[in-house]
Amino acid sequence: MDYNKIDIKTIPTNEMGSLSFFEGESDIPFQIKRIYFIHGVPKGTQRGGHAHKQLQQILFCPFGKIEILLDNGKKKESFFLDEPNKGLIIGNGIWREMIWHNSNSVLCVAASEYYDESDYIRNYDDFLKMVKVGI
Ligand code: T46
Repeated sequence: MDYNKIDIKTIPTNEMGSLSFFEGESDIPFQIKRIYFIHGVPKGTQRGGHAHKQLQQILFCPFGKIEILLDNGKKKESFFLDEPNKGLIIGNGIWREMIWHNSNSVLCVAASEYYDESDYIRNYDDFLKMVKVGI
């Protein structure tokens, strides 16, 4: 499955806190064209339920605990984003769902492309059909 877990570089913690960062085309394998973040979400909420034809993204959670379920049509895996320095890079062609385990957890995303609704596959049966022929 096309994903990669990374430790986001973090300037060592001290009494003044920590600073974490990553750079496009070096720490992550694509140029960043868009940043978005999802916030104000109640505990137990499930979002996502789609795949992307081209988009690559890195997901990270600077505050809270969010479960990320990935599915390439053949295999399913799940990860917790529950530390500010954990990042999950997701390639194209992977169905994802996100579950908020703590209220107000913040999901941040840096994406390889501008927003384009035509890049989404929002129907699971269509996704499985596309996996068979190659997304
Ligand atoms: C993804 C997961 C992790 C925009 O207008 N611009 C944007 O950049 C985005 C990301 C969304 N939107 C609109 C599209 C919908 O009308 O915002 C609305 C909510 O989007 P959606 O239901 O797709 O949100 P999630 O949380 O299910 O999925 C989002 C991303 O859309 C998706 O690419 O991988 O976060």
